This record gives sequence, structure tokens and C-alpha cells, in this order.
Amino acid sequence: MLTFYHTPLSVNSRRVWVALLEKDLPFEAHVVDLGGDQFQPDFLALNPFHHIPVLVDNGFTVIESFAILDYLEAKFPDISLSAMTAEGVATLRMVEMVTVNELVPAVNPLIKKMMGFGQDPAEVIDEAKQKAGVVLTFYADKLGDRPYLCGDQLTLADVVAGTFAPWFESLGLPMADYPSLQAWTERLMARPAWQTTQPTAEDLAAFRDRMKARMAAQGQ
Ligand SMILES: N[C@@H](CCC(=O)N[C@@H](CS)C(=O)NCC(=O)O)C(=O)O
Repeated sequence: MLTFYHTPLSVNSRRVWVALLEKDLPFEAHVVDLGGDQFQPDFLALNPFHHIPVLVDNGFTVIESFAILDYLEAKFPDISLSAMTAEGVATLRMVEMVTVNELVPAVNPLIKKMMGFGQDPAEVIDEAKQKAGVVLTFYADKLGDRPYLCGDQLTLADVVAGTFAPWFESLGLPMADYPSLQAWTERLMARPAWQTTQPTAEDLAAFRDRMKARMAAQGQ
């Protein structure tokens, strides 16, 4: 049995959650409250770096979302999210790396603004949008006129970039500027795995309140 430790609002968790659902794998989910449960000895025994997600498969523990995705592909290949051609393998890895190395740092000020955690100067916001725009153009270029980033089949490239996609518009990145990406986002969001894992407005509001309380307690 697979045991999945996660926090529903985390994009790092969500990419694994979506993969589990897309691969139709049974799993037991444990929600970790990042208000402190990640520092409990039981959890630190699973992940000494106190991060979710964590996957445990019959006593074998996997940390780091990308290692978990690779593990699931290797162990449960029946419903595959892997690319099958050399170009597909390279595209998949490029999308994964560009998402974590380029998109994530670029959108930090936009997330802060969206969540109401503070307001950076206009030039910081403009630079963030410009950098995020380069990533969106990269995704659109890889997508071309195909349904998914690596071709006709959904792969981990779509899972990794596509768990950010529902947020682009709210982050201030107008999807009308990227019609093919907008259609791809809608295609993904129509899938049960995306619908099941999409945080509700209430989830977001509760998260925002918790974070603001924590920042106030820390005098930020
Ligand atoms: N590189 C890790 C990042 C995981 C990560 O940063 N998780 C955050 C939530 S999004 C976390 O657990 N934060 C709690 C903490 O660090 O105490 C992965 O991809 O799994």
C-alpha cells in the first residue's frame, strides 16, 4: 500500500497527488499540517528535511517530489506518464527543470501579491511578470499545436507545469496572450485529477489567514 504525506495547497505535493490519481493508484493520504507537524519526530524520521510530499511504499520511503514521480513511473508503468521518444524525454525534463528553476523563483513576488502577504515595488512586479512571461512563451513553444507538452499523451511535463497553470491568471499573467496555453490549461482542468486536487476558495482563505497570523507572530 502507498502512503502519501502531503498538504493539499502545496504545488510540490499536488504534482504527486495528480500523478497518483492519473495513474489510478490506490493510496492512503495523510495531511501534514505545516504549522508544526512536519517537525514531529515521526515525520522527521520519514523526512529529516521536514518537507512534504513524502511517499512510503511498503516500508520504502521516498522524499523529493521529482524522485517520487520517477519512482511511481518505474514501479507502476501500466498507466504511463513518461515520454517515449528521445525528444519527448528531453522535453519532459526541460519542462520540469524550467518550472522549478525559472518559473518558481520568477513568480514569488506575484504569489506574495496574490496572497496579500505584502506588496513589492512596481518594478519588482514588472520584472517578475517579464520573467514568468519568458517561461510561458517557452511552454507555448513546446506545446505547439499539440494537445500536451510532449505530444498526444499526457506526461509528467503536463503534470509539473500544469499544476501551476490554474494560477497563472490570478498571478497577473493574462492567459489571453497565450491562447494555446489557455486551451491546454482548460484541457487539464477538465480532468478529474485536476478537479479533485484544485484548492477551494475556502482552502485558500484559511491558508492566507494562517500565514498572516504566523507572520504577525514572527513580527514580519
Ligand atoms: N524539493 C522539495 C520541496 C518540498 C517543499 O518545499 N515542501 C514545502 C511545502 S511546498 C514544505 O514541506 N515546507 C515545510 C517546511 O519546510 O518546514 C520537493 O520537490 O519535494
